[in-house]
Amino acid sequence: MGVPTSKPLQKKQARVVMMGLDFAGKSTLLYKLKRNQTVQTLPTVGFNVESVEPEKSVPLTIWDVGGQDKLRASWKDYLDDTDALIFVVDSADRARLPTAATELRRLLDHAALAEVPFLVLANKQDAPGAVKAHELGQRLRLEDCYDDRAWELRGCSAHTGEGLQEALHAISRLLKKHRQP
Ligand SMILES: Nc1nc2c(ncn2[C@@H]2O[C@H](COP(=O)(O)OP(=O)(O)OP(=O)(O)O)[C@@H](O)[C@H]2O)c(=O)[nH]1
Ligand SMILES: [Mg+2]
Repeated sequence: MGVPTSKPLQKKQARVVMMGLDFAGKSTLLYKLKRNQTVQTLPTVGFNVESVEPEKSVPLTIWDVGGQDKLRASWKDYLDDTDALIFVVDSADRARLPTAATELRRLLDHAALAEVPFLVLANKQDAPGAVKAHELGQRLRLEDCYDDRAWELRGCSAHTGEGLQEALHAISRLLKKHRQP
């Protein structure tokens, strides 16, 4: 009997963590992606996790982690083995855009995310007064701060579903370019 040839370990599932300030719409987004339903949410204490299977892409395990101030200290506990980060922003909450920028910076400073690509979602594009994705990118200074990293920016609405397929395509692209073998 021959010695079994060892194959390179290939992940069958990508681990994606979804973070952002409380009320950004992460859980709403997760369930819109998963079930195509707009569900009533409560603030997440801990996390929700769902598997989502985009067409022509590796299946994603998406971890939606509660974003309240007091919970942000535990974000670091979710970062190991992450393949991509989705950072969700409430585009209608102009007052907290600087806080969102600070929290994104803090997250990306974690060693566990050093090589990890990220997608910024400017959510709630349907809401009155929402900042457009392009402007939100400027407010978060994405191009200035992260020119050495792989990232994309997309506008979306977890309520209407606008932009969600494009968001999945963006994640798939980022994963294809940057996943380790
Ligand atoms: N108008 C509008 N409202 C949204 C959208 N997405 C979420 N919301 C609303 O925003 C509120 C907060 O949504 P959640 O999904 O619970 O927010 P979260 O980011 O999971 O919050 P935490 O669990 O506390 O971190 C809810 O009232 C949602 O219905 C959107 O695209 N448009
Ligand atoms: Mg939530």
